[in-house]
Amino acid sequence: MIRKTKTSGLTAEIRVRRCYSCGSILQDKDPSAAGYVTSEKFNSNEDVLCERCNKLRHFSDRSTSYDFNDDYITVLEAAIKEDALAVYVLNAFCLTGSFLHNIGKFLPEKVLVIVNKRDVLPKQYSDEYLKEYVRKALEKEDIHPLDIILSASHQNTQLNIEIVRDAIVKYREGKSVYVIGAYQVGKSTLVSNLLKYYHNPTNKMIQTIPFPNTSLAVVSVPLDDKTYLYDLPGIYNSKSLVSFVEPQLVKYLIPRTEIKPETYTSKKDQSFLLSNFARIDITEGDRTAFTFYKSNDITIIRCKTSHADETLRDLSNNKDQLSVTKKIKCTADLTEHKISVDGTGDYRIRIVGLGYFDFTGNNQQISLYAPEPIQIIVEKDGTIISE
Ligand SMILES: Nc1nc2c(ncn2[C@@H]2O[C@H](COP(=O)(O)OP(=O)(O)OP(=O)(O)O)[C@@H](O)[C@H]2O)c(=O)[nH]1
Ligand SMILES: [Mg+2]
Repeated sequence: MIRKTKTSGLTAEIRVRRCYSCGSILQDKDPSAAGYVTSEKFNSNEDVLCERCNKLRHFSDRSTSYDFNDDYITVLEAAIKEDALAVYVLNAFCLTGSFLHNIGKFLPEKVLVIVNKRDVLPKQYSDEYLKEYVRKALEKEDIHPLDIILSASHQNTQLNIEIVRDAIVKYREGKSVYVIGAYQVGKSTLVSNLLKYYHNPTNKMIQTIPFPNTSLAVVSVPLDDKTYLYDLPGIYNSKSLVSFVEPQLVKYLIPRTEIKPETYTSKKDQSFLLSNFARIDITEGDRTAFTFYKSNDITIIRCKTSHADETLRDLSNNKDQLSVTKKIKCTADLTEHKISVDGTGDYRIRIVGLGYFDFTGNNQQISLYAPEPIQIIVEKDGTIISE
């Protein structure tokens, strides 16, 4: 767009480039100001969208499947428009189950990540490893958090709540705060813990409201006359066992107290059943120690592979067992994943929503059976080798 300006009697020609959606004057200096584009785009001759509009435009891209619906997108769209802070809460024990697939492009620029429920992991577990794992996983979705804070917001164990509060105050820069995350990661508990430090500066009430233009009920905490903290309902991760089982079983799957790892040795032709949620057969390999990390409510049964299907059927039909799903009657109701251990190394296999198990590789062959939608992740020496 060419704008003509009269200066000191001369007609100067000033070339102004605008975002073709919102009309902001484009600039490549300040990412937080209106009209920002990368230098490359700024110097190109093409019509471009500013970064903010570019993000909004992606909302109409439905080429992949999302775990969240249009209502959630409407909320995040509002967050982007307000330049708000998103507080993205994860569950420390079930990180992979608490990632919201494909959410990256819908998030506002400012994202603070809280890895909650740190108390359910053994104390000796490395916090740095946890943060690094989260950082790497989020990078894949182009999410670059302002900070990653570990927390526990359980009534008996509280960790870093003040640090979370200070980070929110610092990073929100006077704007609203949207607390988002997967189902049951502890968002509302965290928010109610933060309320301990809260003095309502307005005459508005904390209340549950339908978020404008959506059917979502959100808890809305007035921060000042213009801004709010919103606690959003949790999103189901379709690849997590938590979304697959009957709702009354979720309390058994998600650990509430510190998990106690269980170690068993096993060899070729032996199997493990993790309640009736998953079956693990060792089809090749020398004696190996397997350490399981899962909710203390999930029973592990070790048996001969030749008896595994029968044992699974008995378990599924046992009315006294609380943590069994009615959706699985026998191995045929599960999908097989073949895991070939090529050589040696430290292996970790994650069954998303259920937990994980570790062992030292020594050319074992493993058949892992789990419900069809559930994601299985194989890591070797801390790096994901299949997912
Ligand atoms: N051990 C432990 N339990 C927690 C923690 N935070 C929350 N919980 C428990 O986790 C369960 C879910 O907590 P909520 O705060 O309702 O989780 P949410 O993310 O708001 O859940 P939705 O809104 O349903 O998605 C409750 O039983 C909490 O007591 C924590 O840090 N540690
Ligand atoms: Mg909640």
